[in-house]
Amino acid sequence: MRQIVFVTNNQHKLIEIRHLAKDKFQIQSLQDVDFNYDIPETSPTLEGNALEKARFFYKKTGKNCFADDTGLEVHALGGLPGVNSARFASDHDYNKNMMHLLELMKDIEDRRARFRTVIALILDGKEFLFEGIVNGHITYEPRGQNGFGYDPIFVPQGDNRTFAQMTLDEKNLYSHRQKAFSKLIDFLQNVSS
Ligand code: ITT
Repeated sequence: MRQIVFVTNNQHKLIEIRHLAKDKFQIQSLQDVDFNYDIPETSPTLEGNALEKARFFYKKTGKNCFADDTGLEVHALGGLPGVNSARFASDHDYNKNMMHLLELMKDIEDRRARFRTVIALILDGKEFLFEGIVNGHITYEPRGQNGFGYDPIFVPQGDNRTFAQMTLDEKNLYSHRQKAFSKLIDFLQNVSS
């Protein structure tokens, strides 16, 4: 099995995953398979949402697929924005969401945070989950132009640059998505060998 559909409407995620998959797997987008539905995302957990997205696609097409749900979890805010990361201040407005978080945290000294990705895979009707976590901290101001979402305000442990100040290869050395996706790739390589 060398081909699989990534159920996402987020072009940044697609670029990251294709970069990681390189010549190992051909990652098909929703456009590639002509899938034009609104995909529901109604669960209170990352696991639930990742499964909901993958199941919705699988039920309509019967094609093997995976979906990613990701949240930024801030320690001092009890894990917020978490599963609501895309809609924290405004739906999919990266800048508004980021500035809202910085405003909430302006007097908070404990800047610890983590990104957590859950990938749900559906393979011949069977479901599997893979998790990736990167610990780090939130800056006081945005820095850098690369990446997307909260990348300009997140510094991973072991570095002093934000994800937005890194190339994609550098972000992938640390990232939550890379960790979850490596587990998925290992799994797929084992089942297809
Ligand atoms: P799909 O559901 O279509 O995959 P989405 O953008 O809605 O795309 P999520 O619900 O998983 O995806 O994403 C939640 C938000 O978390 C996303 O909109 C970004 O603001 C943020 N986010 C996710 N991954 C990120 C990353 O690698 N770096 C920075 N922010 C990220």
